[in-house]
Order: sequence, then structure tokens, then C-alpha cells
Amino acid sequence: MTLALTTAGESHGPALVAVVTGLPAGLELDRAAIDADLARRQKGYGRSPRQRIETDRVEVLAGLRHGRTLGTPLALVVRNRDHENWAWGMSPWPPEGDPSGKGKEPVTLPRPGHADLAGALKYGLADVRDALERASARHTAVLVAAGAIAKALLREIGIAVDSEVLGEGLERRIDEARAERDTVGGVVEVRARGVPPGLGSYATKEERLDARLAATLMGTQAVKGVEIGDGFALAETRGSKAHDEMTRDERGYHRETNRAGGIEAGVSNGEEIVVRLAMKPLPTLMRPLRSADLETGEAGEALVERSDVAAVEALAVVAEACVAWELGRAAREKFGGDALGDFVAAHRAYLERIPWSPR
Ligand code: EPS
Repeated sequence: MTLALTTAGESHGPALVAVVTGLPAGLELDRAAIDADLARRQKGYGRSPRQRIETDRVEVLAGLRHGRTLGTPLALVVRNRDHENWAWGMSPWPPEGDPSGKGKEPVTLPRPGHADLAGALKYGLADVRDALERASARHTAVLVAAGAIAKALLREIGIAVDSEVLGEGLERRIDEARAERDTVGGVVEVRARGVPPGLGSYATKEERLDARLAATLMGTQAVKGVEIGDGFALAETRGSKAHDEMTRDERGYHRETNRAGGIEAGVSNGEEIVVRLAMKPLPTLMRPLRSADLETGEAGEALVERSDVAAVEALAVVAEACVAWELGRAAREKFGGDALGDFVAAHRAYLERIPWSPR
């Protein structure tokens, strides 16, 4: 038994969609809680004016009855309100009538740092828009909706996931970058509390929890680095100072330090899971970088579009959702169950067997 997620949707198309499979029956979903995470993702300093157009809300088309999961595929939709401004340009079917609105003209000057060039070459596209629309981080809205559902599942077994942006002076950095028509990135940290030892497995790379977290986070737009626990700093540390000594009391095993970030050998060890990720500055610049035209080959300046100066606070919400999703998936693998009660009971029985309890 595992969770699976399939998504579709373009940034200025009609909607973003997701199909979630592998949820137990009987999980209560709170629409307001999902929408609250969608709203958190839209906020943050330095976001594009696009966020004044969108008010993201989840719609459920299948798999839910009276707020409880049926144990069947759950179909989610988040509409793109901006689509009405792109109705001709992003029409799924051949558009009718004269060209109007946005997206009429083909984009032929690829932006360094975006999917534009690689996408156009790979798929044989004459209009870069056919690549950038799906590559856009707009897609993360529906990942946040799926993550909010994973958080509801994890809450049933006492696991909580949260996130923050690390570092000082983000607003000042954003103001300075905006004034110079530039963009910034940043570092995000995600923590998960209450994760029991034993999620993930050292048996294969595919099962290793650290590898899975790294993959889901690296798979998120603009992420260029991921570390678990002390990560890169461990390379400079002696073994005697790099590992987390164990103690055991009436509540079971515990560590005073957590340099491993809660994962050893690809398996959660009962300490807090700590993951950090580095986001590159966004590639759509108001003072564009050098490029060359796909059609004519002539030198030019890359596409300039409305964009965010920074989206690092949004990335924190997305990363939190991705970590929750992956932990939810690992928990489904370990505890199984068709009914929510089976899942919760398997978790309880496991905690009765092992010398560990949440702190
Ligand atoms: C994005 C470009 C901008 C962002 C977008 C991601 O879109 P637009 O060109 O419509 O202003 O606003 O992010 C979102 C719409 C969102 O909801 O996060 C990109 O190129 O990745």
C-alpha cells in the first residue's frame, strides 16, 4: 500500500489537476485547512502581481463523500483564474476567432535558467511557451493541496511538518533586488516531528527516505541543493563529532544531538527530520540576460514577463508539502490499512513493540 500522485496543468491553462491514490477510507479532510495552505503559498514578500489575480481554492471531483475519503482515487482541481486573460493563447483546442488576450505571439528568446531552451530543443517546439507553461512553478499549487492531505493523514499518527525561511533580511534583499530589476533566492528548512524510527529502508536506493526527500525537493522548481541534517558541514567534521550518541530511558532511545537530521542509512531514527534546500534566484529578469533567437539565431535579450522578485517563502510552503507527501507515502508503506482505523492501529501496535516514544 502506497500513496501515488499524478498531476497535470499549465500555468495559464484552465486548471491544475491532481489524482491522489492510496489514501485509506475514512480520513476526514478539512477544506479550510487545504485552502489555508494554498493561501500561505500565495503569500510572501516579492511575489508577482499574478497573485492578485489568483485566489487558489481546492475543488474535489471524486474520492470524497461528506468530507471523508472513500479509499478510492481522490481527484483535485485548482483553477487558474488568470486563464480568462489567456483564453485564446492557452486554449486547449484550436482557438476560434481572432487572436486576443495574452499568449498570442510566439516566444522565441529563451531565458537562461528556465526550461525554455532545453524544452524547446527536446520537444521540437517553435514557441517556448509550450515548454515554460508546464515548467512554471504555478504547478506547485496542486502539490500543496496534495501535501495538505498528506498532513491530515500524518496528523492521525502524531506527525507534524513545518517550514521556515532561513537567514536574515529577506525583505531588504528583495527590495534591493527589485530596485535593480533583479531577483533573489534563499534557503528553506523543513522539520517533521513525531516521525517514528523505521520509515524508509536501507534495502534499496528507491526506498531510502533521505533519497526520496532529496528527489522530491530537487524535483521542485528552482531548487539547486538539498541537505539532510548537518549535510555538507559533516564533510568537515571528525566522526567523533559527526554522529549522534544514544541514550535510553523509560521512554526509549533518544539523542542529545541531531546532526543526522533524523535519518540514518535511509531510515528515520526517531529524531526530528531536518531538511534544508537552496533556491536559485528566479530566472525571469526585468533586466534580461543575453540569449539568441530560436528562429533567426540572432542575438537578443531573453523574454521579459511579469514575474516574482522572490518566491522563497512560497517555496517553504511547497517544500513542507513535498516532505509531508513523502512521509505520508512512507507511512502508508509501513502501516498500510484500507480503513483509517487499520492504519492508526498498526502505528499504535508498532510503537508498543519498539523502545521509542515521541518527545
Ligand atoms: C512563474 C512565473 C509567474 C509566477 C508563477 C511562476 O507567473 P506569471 O507569469 O503568470 O506572473 O507568478 O507562479 C504562480 C503563478 C504561482 O501561483 O506560484 C514561473 O515562470 O515559474
